Amino acid sequence: MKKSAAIILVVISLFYLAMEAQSAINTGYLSDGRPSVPTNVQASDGTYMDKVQVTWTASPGATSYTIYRATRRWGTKRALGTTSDTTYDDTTALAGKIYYYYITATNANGTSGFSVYDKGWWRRPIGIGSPEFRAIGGVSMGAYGAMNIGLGRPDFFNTIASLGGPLDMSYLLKFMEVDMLGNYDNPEAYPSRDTLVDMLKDLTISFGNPVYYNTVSTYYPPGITAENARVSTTLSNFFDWELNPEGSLPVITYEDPDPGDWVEVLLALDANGDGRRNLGERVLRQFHEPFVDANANGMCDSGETFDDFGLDGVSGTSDEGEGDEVFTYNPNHDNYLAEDPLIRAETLPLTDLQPLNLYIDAGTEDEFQFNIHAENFVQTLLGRGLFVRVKNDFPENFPGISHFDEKRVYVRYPGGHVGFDEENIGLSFEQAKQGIEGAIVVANRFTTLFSFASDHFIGGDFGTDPYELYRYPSEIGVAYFNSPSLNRKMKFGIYLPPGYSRSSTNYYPVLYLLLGYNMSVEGMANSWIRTALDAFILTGEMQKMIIVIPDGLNYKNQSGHFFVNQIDQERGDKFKDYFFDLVTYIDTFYKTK
Ligand SMILES: [Ca+2]
Ligand SMILES: [Ca+2]
Ligand SMILES: [Ca+2]
Ligand SMILES: [Ca+2]
Repeated sequence: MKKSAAIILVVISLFYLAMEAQSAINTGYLSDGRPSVPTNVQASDGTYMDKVQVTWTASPGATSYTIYRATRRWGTKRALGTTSDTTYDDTTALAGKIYYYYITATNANGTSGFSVYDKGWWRRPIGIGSPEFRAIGGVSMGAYGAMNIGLGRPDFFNTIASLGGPLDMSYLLKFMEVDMLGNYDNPEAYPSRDTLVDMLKDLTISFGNPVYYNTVSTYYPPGITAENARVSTTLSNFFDWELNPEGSLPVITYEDPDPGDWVEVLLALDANGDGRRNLGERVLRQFHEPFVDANANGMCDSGETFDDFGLDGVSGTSDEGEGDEVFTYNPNHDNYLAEDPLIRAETLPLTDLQPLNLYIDAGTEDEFQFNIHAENFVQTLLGRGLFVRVKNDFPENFPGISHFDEKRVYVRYPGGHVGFDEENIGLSFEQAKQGIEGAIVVANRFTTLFSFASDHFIGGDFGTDPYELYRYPSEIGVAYFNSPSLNRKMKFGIYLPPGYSRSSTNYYPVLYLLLGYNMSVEGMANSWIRTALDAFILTGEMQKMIIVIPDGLNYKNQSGHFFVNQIDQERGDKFKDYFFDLVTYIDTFYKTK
C-alpha cells in the first residue's frame, strides 16, 4: 500500500471511530421515542469452543435487540437473530475466524442505530479427547475422587484406578463414628487425632456434618453458630441417650489439642463441669437412632432392632426422626450416599459398568481401614457377575513393573496406608532406587497404576530413543488455567511425553491423576517423576501419554476437597465442576487422543 493511501485510510477510520464514539455516549430515549443505542458490547475472544457469546448493556425502554455480524470491520452487517435478553450465543461462526458484532435496540417507536462493534471468535480444541483414551486414577482422597467421578461419568472415562481410598461411604461413616470418635483419646500416633479431626472438618464441608443434624447449618452442631463456635460455650438440656440421658450435664465446644485449635464441628460432654474438655471426656455421637447391633459390624442392618427415639436417642424430646416408625439416621448422610462409589457400582447399569477397566489397590493393614472399603467394593463387582482378578502383593517390584491383562484387578499389598504422609511421590521414586522399603511400595503402587492405564489404552505410541529424548524431550511442571466454575485461576501439574513437540499431529491418551491429603502438585510434577516416566517409555513398559495432576486443595482452607461440589459453599466450592473444567481445558490446549 502506498503511504498516501494508508494516510487516507487512517483518516477515514478516525472519522468512523468519532461517529461511533458520538453514538456511544447517547443515553436514555432518543427524541423520537426510539431506544438508545446499546452500549458495552462484548463478544467473547476464544473463551468458548463452540460459540461466540455476545453481551451488552440494556437500553432503557428497549423491548428487543437485534444482533448483527460482519466479517470485516466495514463489511456488510448480517442480522443473526433477535432477543429480548442482553446475551446472544452465535453458534454459526467459523472456528478461529474473527467477526465484528453490532447490536441495535428496538421498541414500539422504532429501532436505534448500530452500537459500537466488538470483535469475537471461538477456538477449535487442539485435542480430540475421546473417552476411550481418557483414564482417571488417584490415591487416598484422590482414589475416592477418581472412582466417584469415574463411575459417575462412565461415558467419559475408559479406565479408573483407585489406590487405597474410601470407596464405601457407609463404611466411612461407621469408621468415623465407631473407630475414630468412639476411641477419641487413643494414644496411637498414626493417623493422629489432629489428622482425623481435619479430615472430619473437610468431610463436613464437602458433605455436611455426619455427627449431628442441625436444621440451620450443615457445618456446626446444633446450638452452635459462627458467633459461639470458637469460644467456650456451654449448652444445657442437650440430650444424648448414651452420655446425657437426663440432659443434666453440660455439653461444650472445645479446643483440641492446642489452645486456639477449636474443633468447631464436634461437641464434648463436660463431665466434671469445668468448661474444658479433659482427657477421657467423651465426644457426643448422634449419627443415628440407637440400635441393637446383632452382628456386631457397627452398622444397623435390616432386621436389627432400633429405638425410634430420634437422633438423640432419648424418648420424649421430639427431635429429628422420633416416633416416625423408621430407623432414622442423620439426614446429612444422604449427601455422602449421593457421592458413594460403592452405591454407584451397585446401581450403574451393567452395560455401563462392564466396559470400564477398574484397578484397585489397598494395604492389608490400612490404618483408615480402606482395605475393607476395597474388599466391599470388589464384592459388589463380583455380586454383579463381573470377574475381578485379586492378587496378593505386586507381581513385580520397582524398578520392575507389574502388568495385568484383566479388565478388573484388585491388588492387596501387605502394609499400611503408605503414601498418605508421603508428600512428595517423586522423592519416593528416588528413595525406591536406593532400596528403601516403604518407598518401593509407593513406587510399586504408582507404576502399576501407570502401566494399568497404559496397557488398557488400545494401540499406542511405544518407545523412544536417545535422539528423541535429547531433541524433543518430555516436559513436566506446574501450569495454571482459569476455571469458569470456580471463577478463579487454578494450578495443575502436567507431563508431556518425549516427542510431544515433534509434530503437530501426534495425539496421546491422558491420565488424570488425583492426589491425596498432604500431597502437592509440586510433589508429583517434578523431575524425579519425569525421569521415571521417561525410563518407562524408553524401555517400552508404558506407552507415551499425557499425565495431568489436578490440585486437590480447597483454596479457601488449604485442605482436601474430595473432588466434589461441596455442600458448604461458604467454606468450600464446586470442585467436581472444576475437575471437568480442567478436562475441557486440557482437550482444548493439548493434543489429547
Ligand atoms: Ca471438663
Ligand atoms: Ca449390624
Ligand atoms: Ca428424642
Ligand atoms: Ca425414627
